[in-house]
Amino acid sequence: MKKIAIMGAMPEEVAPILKKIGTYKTTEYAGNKYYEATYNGVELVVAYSKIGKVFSTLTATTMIEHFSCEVLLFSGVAGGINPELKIGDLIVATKLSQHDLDITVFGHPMGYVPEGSVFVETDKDLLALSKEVADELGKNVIEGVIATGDQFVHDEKVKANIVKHFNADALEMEGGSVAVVCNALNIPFFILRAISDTADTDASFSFDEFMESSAIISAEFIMKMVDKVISK
Ligand code: 4EH
Repeated sequence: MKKIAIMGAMPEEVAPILKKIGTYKTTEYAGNKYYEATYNGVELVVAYSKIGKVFSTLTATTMIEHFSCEVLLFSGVAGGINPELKIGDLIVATKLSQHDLDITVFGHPMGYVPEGSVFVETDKDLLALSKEVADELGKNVIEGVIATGDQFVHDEKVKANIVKHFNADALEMEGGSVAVVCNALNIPFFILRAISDTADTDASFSFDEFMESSAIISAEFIMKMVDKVISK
């Protein structure tokens, strides 16, 4: 069975996962803590990266290259764009982009750099597994585009721009970079987020109120995904 990486960005995003796992070994590496455990006979490595594309790139790479993880699941919260997404709703990324990657002055599309791609696609098998989990839980999970950038978005104009360029359903600050790492290293990955706010002027207040409860909703689904991956 493959060794599984479970990532979040903030401590609150991995706390419910650690609680469920119970006992684990903590290792410090490159300025982060990595929590190693055996869960239902499978090796897990859990970590929160700290916020943003750079820290999440470091953590995803470390989990794969240093801790030898062979599949990566991300759990956390996001700002909703698609009006169907209410606070606490789950979104699974079908593909991810970097909404703040801009060399458009040279004639390239937003989110594109030479030898890269605007979108990175999620592993199809993990998407299929998540459908099974959603059915079993009787949960409505939206599949869509997640846009990632190094800013907490709290502005309708910024949101509209992200929709214009990427047709994104939700936004956050880590998924797009984790996707780039996993794609480059040939590691199947899956990015799940529960909505904490709608990235508008009230976003910071909504985030403070709902991030913890939404992080729990996401973590519970991710642990069902872990059970599913193990049972296959
Ligand atoms: O890891 C960062 C967190 C916000 S920054 C990205 N996460 C939450 C997802 C997210 C998000 N990203 C961009 C939820 N809503 C978002 C939004 N825009 N509107 C943070 C939050 N609290 C303390 C410190 N930093």
